[in-house]
Amino acid sequence: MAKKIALITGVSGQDGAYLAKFLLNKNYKVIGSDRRSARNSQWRLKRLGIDNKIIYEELEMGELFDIDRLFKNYKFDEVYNLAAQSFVGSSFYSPLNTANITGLGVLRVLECIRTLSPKTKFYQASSSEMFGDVLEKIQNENTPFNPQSPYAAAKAFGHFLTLNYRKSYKLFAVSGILFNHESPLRGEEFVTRKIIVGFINILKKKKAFIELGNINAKRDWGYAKEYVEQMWKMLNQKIPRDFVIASGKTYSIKDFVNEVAKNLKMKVKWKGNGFNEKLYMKNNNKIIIKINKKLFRPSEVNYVKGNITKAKKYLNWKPKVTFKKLVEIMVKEELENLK
Ligand code: GDR
Repeated sequence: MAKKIALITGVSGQDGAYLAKFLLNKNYKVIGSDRRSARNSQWRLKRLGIDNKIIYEELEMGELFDIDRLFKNYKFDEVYNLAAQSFVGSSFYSPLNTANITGLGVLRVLECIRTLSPKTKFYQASSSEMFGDVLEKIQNENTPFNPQSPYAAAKAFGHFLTLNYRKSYKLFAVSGILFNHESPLRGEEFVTRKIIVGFINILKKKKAFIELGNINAKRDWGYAKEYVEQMWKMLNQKIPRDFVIASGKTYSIKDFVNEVAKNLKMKVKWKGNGFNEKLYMKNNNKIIIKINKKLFRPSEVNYVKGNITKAKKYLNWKPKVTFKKLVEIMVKEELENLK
C-alpha cells in the first residue's frame, strides 16, 4: 500500500517534532514545513533522531502562493496546521504579525484545500487561550470563547473558520483545543522550561536568580508527546469533530516552581506579597526568584481547566502523565542533556 502523505506546518516546534516522529513510526511520508528563519532551529528534530527522515520544505504562512505551491507538489492525505506565532506574550507586541500568521495562515491553508485538494483532512491547532477570561468554570468544546490576547483572538478566528469550512464545503476539518502541553522540547520562552533551565543554571552558579511575571496564574498542564497523538486520532475518526485535550487538573505557576525545586532537591521558601514576593534558598537566604512587573501581560488568562469527557468517549483517551510526572520528566531530561 502506498504511504500516506502528511504535511506538518511548524514542524520544528515542540508539537511538530513529536508529531513528525509519531507519524514516521506509523509509516507516513512526512513533509515538514517551517518559515525560512526557523531553519536553524532543528534541534528538536535532531534530538528525536528524525531530522533526516522528513522532507523539509520552507514555507511562509503569510504567502498564499507558497502554500499553493506545496499543494501542487504533493497530494496530502492529512495536513496538521501547527505553524503559528505561538507565544501569547509576544502577541501583544506584534499583534498584526500574529493575526497574519496565527489567524490568516489558517484561512490560507483552508483555501488551498478547498480549491486544490478537498479530500485532504485538516487539523487545526486551536488553543485553550481562546477561553481566556473563562465564562465557565470547567471548559469543554461548547464553552464560549472570551479571548484576552491578540494570539487568542487569532486562534479563535482560525478555529471558527475551520468549523465553517467543514460545514460549508464538507471538508474533513477539525480543531483540537489543546490546553497547555509541555515537554523537554518546550521553548525556553514558555514559563515551565524557563523555570527548569533557570533553576539548573542557579545550581550551576551560572545565574543568581530568575525573574517571573504572574506566578498566581493557573494552567491545566499535560504532556505534549501524549497530546500530539490525539491530533492524529482526530483525523482518523469517521466523523470530523472538535475536541478538548487537557488534563482536567489545574495548578499555579507557583505550584510548578515548588515541584521543580522538589525535584532538584532545593529547599526553598516564599516570602512577601504581590510584586514583592520572592523565593529564597532556605540554607543561605539567597533570592532565587524575583517578580518583574514587565513580565505581566496587559491582560491575563488567570485560570483554565479542561473537560475531556468527549475525548474519553470518542478518542478513547485519558492522560497518563500527571503534573508531578511531567515535571519529573522535564527536569530529568534537562539534567541528562547537560552531561
Ligand atoms: P501560555 O504559556 O501563555 O499559557 O500559552 P506560558 O508558559 O507562556 O505562560 C503560562 C503562564 O505563566 C505566566 N508567567 C510567565 N510566562 C512566561 N512565558 N514567562 C514568565 O516569566 C512568566 N511568569 C509568569 C503567564 O503570564 C501565563 O499566565 C501556552 C502556549 O503554548 C500557547 O501557544 C498555547 O496555545 C497555550 O499554552 C495553550
